Amino acid sequence: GHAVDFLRALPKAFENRVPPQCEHHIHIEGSLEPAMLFKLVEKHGVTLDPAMYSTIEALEERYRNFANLDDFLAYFNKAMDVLIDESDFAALSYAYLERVAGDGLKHAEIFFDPQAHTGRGIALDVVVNGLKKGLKKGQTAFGITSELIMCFVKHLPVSSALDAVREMQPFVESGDVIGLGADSSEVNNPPSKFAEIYSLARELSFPNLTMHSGEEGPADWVRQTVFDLGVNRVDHGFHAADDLELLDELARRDTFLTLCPLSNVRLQVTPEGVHQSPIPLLLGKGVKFSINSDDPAYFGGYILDNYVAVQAAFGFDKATWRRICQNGIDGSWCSAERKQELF
Ligand code: ES4
Ligand code: ZN
Repeated sequence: GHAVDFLRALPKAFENRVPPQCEHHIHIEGSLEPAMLFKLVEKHGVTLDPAMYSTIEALEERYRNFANLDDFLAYFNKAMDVLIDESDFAALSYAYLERVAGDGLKHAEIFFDPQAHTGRGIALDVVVNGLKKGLKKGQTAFGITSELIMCFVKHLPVSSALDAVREMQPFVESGDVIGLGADSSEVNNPPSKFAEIYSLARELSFPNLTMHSGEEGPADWVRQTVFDLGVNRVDHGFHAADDLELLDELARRDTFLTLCPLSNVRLQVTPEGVHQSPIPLLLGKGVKFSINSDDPAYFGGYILDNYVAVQAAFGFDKATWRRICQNGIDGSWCSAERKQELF
């Protein structure tokens, strides 16, 4: 309705650039649509738990009723079993770019969970080379630039994450992977537990560091992420908004939050709706952020759906949208030349 009309009218204010320009928080495994999942079940003849997977419709209904992050992660981690050969990973990353090309996206920074694949016997080469193939094909077809960021998973031992970081080093050296993040279960996993992993990534010259923090965990864990681990991009960072002094500090440090409004609704962070998001507070405090889809196949929308939901909730003016989009470009991990093109 009104919000999408407003956003469609924005290109004039943006000199024909349609927001969204950039996405910084998308798990490629979270773009695995039920239709592709069932197609790959057939292709590989794999068996999935029939209590979890019956029909596309039943699965989509289940995705509308996640109780919390861990309830979602059970589905997210199970569905991946259908990603087996290089062409599966290539099809997945290409399908994502094809879908967001229609939303006007120009640049994507994409997470993947290597441990989730190597842990079930898929070679790391198959994962990275497959994803890269799909992304290259998508760049040629749609002009969207993209980068890969590995995430270690917080639910496995630190020793497993250290191995995953070491194993990724050749792909970091080749430029195929540009950074380290951390995702999966946050309960009982304070950031301080992972200090050694970030130290190793620095030793191995990972160019960029981020971490999922403050999605379900408290403001103090966002504080640990930024102050103790020295990480200046925070994925979600939602609960930082519970601590006004912390927000002042994040603004002072130019810490960048990658917010995911529809994800927060589906995972009961903002159960009433996107209007419970702290976006207006962050704007008021001068904390920089971008708006992202997180796991679009699970949370009811891709990047533009998230923009539209934010506009429906808050009705921002053109100057505010311009500021949000410019901050998103500034906060991107792409070359200065590419940023110039995005402006
Ligand atoms: C995730 Cl929404 C979210 N939070 C933490 N870890 C994740 N992995 C995939 N999606
Ligand atoms: Zn995420």
